[in-house]
Amino acid sequence: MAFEHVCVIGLGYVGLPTAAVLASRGIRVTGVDVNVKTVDSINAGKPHIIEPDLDMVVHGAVASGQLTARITPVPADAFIIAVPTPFTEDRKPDLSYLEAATMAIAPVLKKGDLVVVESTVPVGATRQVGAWLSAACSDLTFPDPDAPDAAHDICIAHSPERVLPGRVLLELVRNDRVIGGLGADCAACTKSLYATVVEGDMHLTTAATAELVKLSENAFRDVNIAFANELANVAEPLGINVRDVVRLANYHPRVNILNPGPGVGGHCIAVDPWFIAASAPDRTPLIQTARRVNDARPAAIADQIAALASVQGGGAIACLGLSYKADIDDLRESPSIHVVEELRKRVANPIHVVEPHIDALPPSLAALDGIALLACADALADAAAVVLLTDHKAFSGITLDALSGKDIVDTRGVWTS
Ligand code: SAJ
Repeated sequence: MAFEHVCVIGLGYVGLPTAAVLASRGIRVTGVDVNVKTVDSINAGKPHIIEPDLDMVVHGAVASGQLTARITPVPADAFIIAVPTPFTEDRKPDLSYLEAATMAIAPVLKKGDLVVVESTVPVGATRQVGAWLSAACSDLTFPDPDAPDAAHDICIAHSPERVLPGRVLLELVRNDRVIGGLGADCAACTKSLYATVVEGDMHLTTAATAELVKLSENAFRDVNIAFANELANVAEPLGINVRDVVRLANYHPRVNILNPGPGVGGHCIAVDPWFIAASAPDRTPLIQTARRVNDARPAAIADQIAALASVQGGGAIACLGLSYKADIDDLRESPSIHVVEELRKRVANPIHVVEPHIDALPPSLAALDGIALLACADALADAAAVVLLTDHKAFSGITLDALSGKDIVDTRGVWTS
């Protein structure tokens, strides 16, 4: 099937790179986002997010006229939905953005179109997209996963994104994809769209299986990191360097423990395991415990900092890095922010935060007393204790010599591995 015009709904960390790369392959792409500033910035050829090489690809796609952005969908051959799927306060999936995106495309859908859900979703959500569309478009027929061979006017599939922030453009092209269809032909139809971009293998299955595959990938990583963090909780009071333990254990050919750290952040690994738990609350003790172990790490790190002699003596604390991992500007669910919040609960010392990717403290820290955002040199100059929270390249020039005389807590193993 030939796709001449694709509409990408949601121009965030996944949608914008996807739209720009499709456009760079000669497909006409309309990017849709509810945020007017985002739309204006993209139409000016400037991405609103920091991701290696994205500015170049977006600029080229907009300049060539292949990519335009707007706030409402237009008729197209295929619609890719890449909107956030956060969780509610009681850790249940919040599908309101997915529903709004689905309802936004309903008025422009026509026979022969393809609808792809790229957002990470709980099991059953792609079927729900079909049900929402079916209720909204009485003149069209939609695939039924209980009768996958039945005829339908619209194809619907789940093709979960797997890209790692910081390597998005590379992984978008190179990674294998798992594509799950609601009807028998939906996955193959979706594969033909992604074939314009993806060099990895594409594995076809049902929508529900693809949904659980994606959630399993992130839950697997979360459980492995929780194991590493639990080892850190054991090793640190024993005076053992946990990174030595992990490094040496990983010489075993069948052991591959991930790295302990200040906790797990971001909008994916810290959230998606709860989607599995929400589907089976009584059958997921491991997944739920892993989440709790990782969520408890910021408080454990804050305890370590509060116990330092220099901190008990009232000295200033420099906290380096707020984003959830290195060299990106994403603060969502960041454990580094939680460490600072927890620290403020324990001690009254001045806290000097350094984060090169922002120019103002996030609201949860701005609301607290005695926390300031400083340039790195200024924060280090009068710090009695230095805490490395996010291992940005910008901090790689700081040597142990430069920190001599100061207490150090290195949550990422940069100075102390
Ligand atoms: N982290 C550790 N120790 C480690 C690895 C990571 O503490 O050994 C922490 C990071 O510092 C960060 C968090 O875990 O706070 C998550 O970072 P990440 O790099 O593991 O993953 P994400 O959330 O940036 O991206 C993940 C990826 N999933 C997997 O690797 C299975 C990515 O491929 C997905 O596309 C993405 O989630 C997503 O959007 O679902």
